[in-house]
Amino acid sequence: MVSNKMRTRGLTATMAVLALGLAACSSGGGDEKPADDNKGGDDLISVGFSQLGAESGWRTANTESVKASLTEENGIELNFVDAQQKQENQIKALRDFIDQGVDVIAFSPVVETGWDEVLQEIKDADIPVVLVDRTVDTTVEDPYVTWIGADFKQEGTTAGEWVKANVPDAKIFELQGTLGSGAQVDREEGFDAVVGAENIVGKASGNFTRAEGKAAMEAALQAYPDMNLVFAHNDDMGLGAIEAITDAGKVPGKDIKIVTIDGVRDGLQALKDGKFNYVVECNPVFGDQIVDAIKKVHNGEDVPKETIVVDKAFDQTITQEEIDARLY
Ligand code: GZL
Repeated sequence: MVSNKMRTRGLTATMAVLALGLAACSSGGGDEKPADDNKGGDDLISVGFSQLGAESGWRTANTESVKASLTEENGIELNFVDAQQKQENQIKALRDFIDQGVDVIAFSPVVETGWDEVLQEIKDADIPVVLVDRTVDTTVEDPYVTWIGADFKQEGTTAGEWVKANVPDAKIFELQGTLGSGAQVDREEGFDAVVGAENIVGKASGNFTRAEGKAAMEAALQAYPDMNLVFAHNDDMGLGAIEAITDAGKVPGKDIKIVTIDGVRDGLQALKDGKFNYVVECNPVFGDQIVDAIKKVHNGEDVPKETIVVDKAFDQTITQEEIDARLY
């Protein structure tokens, strides 16, 4: 089986990172209009966008960025469909886009596998795909023209390096995102390789949501009484863990340290308040880059196979001014 598992390697991706990073940093990740903005009218590019859900603060910010950028003013006619984190809903939306004869399909796959049939149908319909955020693992040859998102494995590595340097006696519970999603698979791979499996007392999925993160943490507190650190694959599950730790009569950020990924406002506030200990950013505000990619793909121009959205990381020295200045 020839897998098209997305991997971020090579100079091309690096060069794309630098270009994109400068753009994102200079605009603060904002949604400025793309340089070659379109004048609208009947030459709009019709785009079917299948968003995986509304499960977290990150996803809300990502959807806001997509809707702020994929506008008629920017030359896009957007058909946006939310799948409530169900793959069958995404597959139905993708098939509807084929029936509608859209010019371009963009989607963020809730999990990596299970897309072979519909990706082949899209290919047979000769509709180009711009992959957004999450990654796919498929047997279909050349299933998408370009992918824009974060380097999830690096995010896990960055989180692991902080733990190794700052909590050498860590007994870690790993609160994982949606099992089988590219973000969960790659963050786990990057983190575990750094901290060492022998320092991980247990793992469970909180499906990237606050409520399921709290429930998984409540069970973990019973199962792993010697745990002293939680690595949560996103802020929302980390915020749920705070509730569970507090309900158990322990102090989050002290009795049990918390390391998370995303960098949404609520997460950074928890960091400043001492309840989180380290937060690796995963910037969701890249709608303008998606528009640029769609236009280039539609016009048959060259685009890099991968464009990495540049991330930062934050510790408890973060200031209120920094938090207040952020876009999400
Ligand atoms: C990461 C994104 C993840 C976020 C979660 O790019 O796919 O999904 O980390 C979200 O908050 O649910």
